[in-house]
Amino acid sequence: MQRLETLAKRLKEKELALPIWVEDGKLKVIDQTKLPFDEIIYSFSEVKQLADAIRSMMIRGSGAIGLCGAYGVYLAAYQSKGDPESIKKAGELLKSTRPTAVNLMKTVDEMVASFKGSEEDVIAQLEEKAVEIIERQLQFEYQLGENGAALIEDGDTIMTHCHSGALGGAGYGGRALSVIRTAHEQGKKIHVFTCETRPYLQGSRITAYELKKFGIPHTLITDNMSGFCMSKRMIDKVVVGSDRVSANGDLANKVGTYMHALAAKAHGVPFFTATSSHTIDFDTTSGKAIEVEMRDSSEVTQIKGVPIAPEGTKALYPSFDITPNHLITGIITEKGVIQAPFETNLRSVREKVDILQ
Ligand code: RUB
Repeated sequence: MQRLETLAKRLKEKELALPIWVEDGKLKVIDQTKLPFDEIIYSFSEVKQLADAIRSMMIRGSGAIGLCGAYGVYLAAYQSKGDPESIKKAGELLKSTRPTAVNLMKTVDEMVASFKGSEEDVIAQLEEKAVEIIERQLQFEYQLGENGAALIEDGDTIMTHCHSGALGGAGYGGRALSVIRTAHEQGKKIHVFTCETRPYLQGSRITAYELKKFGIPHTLITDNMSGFCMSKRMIDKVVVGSDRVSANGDLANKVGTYMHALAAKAHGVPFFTATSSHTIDFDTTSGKAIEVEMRDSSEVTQIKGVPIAPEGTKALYPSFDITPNHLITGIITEKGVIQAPFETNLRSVREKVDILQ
C-alpha cells in the first residue's frame, strides 16, 4: 500500500480534499452524509465495507465513486493476495452498488483488465494502475477547470446544482467546482448560487461547505427558486457536473438538473455541464438508454430519520434526471468545451483521445 499512501501524503500537502485515501496501511473514507457538521473518517479493510459506503452515500459523486473502483479493486487484490477470481468478484460487487455514474464501471473494468502475470505481481500492478487513475483524474480536474474558467466572466453569478466538487471527485474541485474554483483563483469576482438539492441536500451541506473553504462568495437557494432567480436576471451561467453523458450529448445528472436546464433555456441563460472524457459513454446512444437509479422512498419522506410526511405517504426518488442535448450550451471537458452538434463533435474528440475509446 506504500505507493498509495505516499500519493495521499503528497496530495494532502497540496491541501486537496480527498474523499478516499490510504493512511497507516488502511483505506480511509470521509463520511459525506455527516458533513458539514461532523468530519467522521472510517477505515475499511474489506471491499464489502466500501460497497456499503457507496450504497449508503457515505462516499458519493461520480468522480469519487470512480476512484472507489480503483481503490476497491486494489484492496481486493491486497486482501486475497492477488487471487484473480476474488478481484473480479470484488469488481462486480462494486459495479452493482450504483448504476448511473459510468466512471465506476469504467474504472473497475480498467483495473480488472490491467493485471496479468503471477499473483504476487498482480498486487503491485494494480497499485500502480490505481495511482495512475487517481493522478489522471486529478489532472482532468485542473485542465477542465482551466477550460471552463475561460467561459466565466468577471462579475458572473453562476448557479450549480447538487455537489460536483472536490469531495465528489479527486480533491481539487471535481467538475463544476473545478471550473468555479479556477475562475476564483484567476481573480475573477464571482458569486455562486448553490441549489439545496432535495432530498439528500448535497448542495446545502457539501457545496456550501466547500465554497466556504475555498473563500468563494455564495448564496444558498432551494431547488424550486432557480426559475425565479433566472427570471430576475440574477444568474449569468449554470454549471453542473455529470454522472454520465451519452454519445449524443444528453446528460444524466442529479435530479433537478433538467428543470434548471429548461428554466435556463427559457431565460437565455447559458447552461454548461462540466465533466471529463471518462464520463462520456459512447456505448449509450442517447439519454433514453441511461439507467436512472431509483432510491428508497424513505429518503424523501424523512430527513435524517425524522418524518416530514404523514405515515404511509407514497414517495418517489429517481436519483438523477436526463437533460436532452438541445438544452446544453456546452460540455466542458479536459479536452476543451464541446458544443453542438454534440454527436459529431463528441465523436471527433473521441478519435483524438485514448481515454475516450
Ligand atoms: C452525484 C452528484 C451529482 C453531481 C455530479 O450524485 O453529486 O449528480 O452533480 O457531479 P450523488 P460530478 O450525490 O447521488 O452521488 O460530475 O462532479 O460527479
